[in-house]
Amino acid sequence: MSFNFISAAEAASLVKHGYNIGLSGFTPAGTPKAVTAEIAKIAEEEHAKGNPFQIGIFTGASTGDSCDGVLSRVKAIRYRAPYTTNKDFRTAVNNGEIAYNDIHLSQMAQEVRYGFMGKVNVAIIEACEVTADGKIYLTAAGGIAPTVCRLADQIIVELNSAHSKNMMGMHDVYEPLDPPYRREIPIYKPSDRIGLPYIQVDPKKIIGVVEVNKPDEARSFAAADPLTDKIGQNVADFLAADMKRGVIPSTFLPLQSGVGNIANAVLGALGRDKTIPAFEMYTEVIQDSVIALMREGRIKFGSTCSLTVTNDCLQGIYDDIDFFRDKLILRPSEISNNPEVVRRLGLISINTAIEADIYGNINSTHIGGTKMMNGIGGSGDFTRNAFISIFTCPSVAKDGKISSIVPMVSHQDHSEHSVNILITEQGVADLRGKSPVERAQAIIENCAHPDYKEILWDYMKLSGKGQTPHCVQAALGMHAALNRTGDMKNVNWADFAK
Ligand code: 0RQ
Repeated sequence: MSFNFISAAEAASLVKHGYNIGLSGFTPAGTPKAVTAEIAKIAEEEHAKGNPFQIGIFTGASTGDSCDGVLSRVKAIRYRAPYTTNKDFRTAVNNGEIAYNDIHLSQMAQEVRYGFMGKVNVAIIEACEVTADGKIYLTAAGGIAPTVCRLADQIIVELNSAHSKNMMGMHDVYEPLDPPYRREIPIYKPSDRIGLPYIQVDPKKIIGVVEVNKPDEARSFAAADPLTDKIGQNVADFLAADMKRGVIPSTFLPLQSGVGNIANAVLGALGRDKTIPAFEMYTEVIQDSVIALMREGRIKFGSTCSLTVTNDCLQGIYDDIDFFRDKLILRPSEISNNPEVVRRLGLISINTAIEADIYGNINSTHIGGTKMMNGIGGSGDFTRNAFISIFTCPSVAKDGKISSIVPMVSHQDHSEHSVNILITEQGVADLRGKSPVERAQAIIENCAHPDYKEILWDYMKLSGKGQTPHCVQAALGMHAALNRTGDMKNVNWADFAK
């Protein structure tokens, strides 16, 4: 059969009000860019005529501005899951305009399969190649593409020539069976291949192929600064010491690392520390720093869901594909983030907190307990199951007016039971094997900013006895002081004393 080549606008016109669309991609990498932008135009036109037009979006993780951005601005999103980083989307969610379901990334595909979120009407999939017999070759990410392709009534392919066909063969497409028939996922080392290099679909479901030439809308990273460098160095020093004392095997363990500047700095510091042997990654996002370390031989292999790299870096991979072909593999998010595999491989997970409390509970998602920042992403998939789970954050935010270490987190994503290590630029709190009170001592002493140490010790004095001592009426007192005066340092514990 031959494909129906159509324009992005024609493809968008096939998406109707009330539809749920399933997208390829994970972060802006591998996400469709042309059809979603045209859907936004249709929404705008329909709204101008007084007609309703809103859709549901199912994705792997965040997308680029030509999806979450444009669609949020024209109020075309009714429902969306999971993680996103878009500012306009965030504003709409915090205004109560979008139903946002912030679930663990490993669970996204299976919850769509289980029917928890409704039907997938149309899948929009970015590809570097599609064949007449229905083989779709993905671009820079796995995401939930295999699942939405299988479940959707119709598939639109964005055939994007900005991605090289050299990407063919880099993916390992695998979908587990659902319970009660699920078996083990047979990955025993990061480089194991268990699936196919393409998604096989019924070619009759492909209702249109849209030819585009649009690079990924990758975010660039701020240059490393002394703060992120110090956090990165603290992580590297901690891991080197743990290896030296035999907790981490001398061969080292595969690493997972989140997104952002701290993650880049951590990888940079690990690369420089030559006491740590060349290591592997089993992770959800690979950023520029990982690619640089692969070229230097410091990272031997990377299993990932996405290449969340700058466009120059991506082009470099395509140009040197012979070098990278046996060093990189891209997987769907339910495999890259799979708790079973994370536990088996013994990952060291490194993710970012917005705030941590003195007992090691972590808030990764909410500002002030109520406003969504981005979402939990894959941090929970890895943290709960890692060999060693690490959280990093600067000890203060907003020019020191906010302490990232607080008596009680204003929202909880990761509990004290799952968090092993907390690292700020001030130092490292090793929480393993400790009781709550011992954890509080380690966190306040090693991680809190000097401006807040006494404040936190005073809170401990106020809290009295208990397995997890708290003065419940004062536990969010620092947040209340921030709301009232603009600075957490203005908390006055005497206000709460009985
Ligand atoms: O505010 O944007 O106004 O400058 O939060 O903080 O320090 O710029 O850090 O961009 O790395 O984001 C946790 C959100 C950190 C991210 C989070 C303010 C701060 C700033 C952003 P501005 P930074 P980053 C990977 C796995 C999800 C969990 C995860 C994230 C803004 O890393 O989304 O790791 N993680 N998932 O000033 C109020 C505090 C604050 C605060 C920071 N305590 N109170 N504001 N800020 N701490 C993702 C995937 O799975 C794909």
